[in-house]
Amino acid sequence: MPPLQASYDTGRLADLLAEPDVLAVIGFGPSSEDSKDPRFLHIGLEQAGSNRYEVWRGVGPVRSGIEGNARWSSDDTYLFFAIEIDEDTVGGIDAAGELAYAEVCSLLEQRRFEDGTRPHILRLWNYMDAINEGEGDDERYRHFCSGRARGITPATRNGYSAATAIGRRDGVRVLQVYGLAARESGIAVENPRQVSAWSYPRQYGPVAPTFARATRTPADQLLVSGTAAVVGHASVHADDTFAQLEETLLNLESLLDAAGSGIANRGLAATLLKVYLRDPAEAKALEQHMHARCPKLIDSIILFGDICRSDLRIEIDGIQV
Ligand code: 3EB
Repeated sequence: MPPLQASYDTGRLADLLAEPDVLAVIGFGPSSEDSKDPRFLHIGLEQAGSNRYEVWRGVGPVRSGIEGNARWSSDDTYLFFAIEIDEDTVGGIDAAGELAYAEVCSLLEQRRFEDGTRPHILRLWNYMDAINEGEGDDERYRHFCSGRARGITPATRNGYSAATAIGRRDGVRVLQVYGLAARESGIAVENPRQVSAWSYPRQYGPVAPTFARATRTPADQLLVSGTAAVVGHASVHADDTFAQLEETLLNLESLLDAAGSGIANRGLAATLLKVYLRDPAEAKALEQHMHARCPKLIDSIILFGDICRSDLRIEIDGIQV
């Protein structure tokens, strides 16, 4: 299977979408251009520095469509999809999580590649407004976890895929879920330094988050979940962003090691990273730390957002290229 080509690109949105191999373009922040093309998704997270698009390229030609709350695009190997649910129309973030995941599952059950092959989910991203709002079990992230777990249908519940869940600060109460599927299934990878998220103890909420630490794709790319300074199940180095960064990088290296020697040998440097940072004032220092710690890193962007535990200040996800 050919690898998914992912990169951060500058340029005009219309020019990117005119390329025949482009499967998806993700734009960030208020300065992103907009498009009705089903391959485009706008995420309202502000980006540090100049605005770049995340671009996924497959092998053209690419088909695409819009059905209800969902849009999708696919070539012969990969399927991109995005689902947006207005919380107000369903009664809140819990119900939006349930509906979004019911729709993800139904899209995966119904869509076929051109030769009739079924898609297998590899990776999911979840973005919502004000993820930390609400006390204790009333936190919006915990309500999202409850709804998400209910929305996943039995047919799709055979192991979890890698995921990210991050809070926007745009005040737009729309849950955005997008993902990547492929014609062959991936393998879930867990991190020996971390308790699997689905086994988190009760203190983190009534329903544990349903995701794997990473997915190894059939093309031997590691799709890395949102990774933070969680050791065992506990958040560590509360209030120290750069100690959390170092712990997160240790977690990422441990995860790559656990994924097998091919992945580990290409290493973190070959992984396109998205760094989610709570405090925009720390962006410059973060860039310097990242450069000192990963001088050969292929590329990264910094997005300002809220991490799903209020004591976490930084989270990193990635696509090995
Ligand atoms: C953690 O390690 C950090 O709920 O889908 C990371 C990735 C986190 C995905 C999710 C949550 C999710 O628990 C939080």
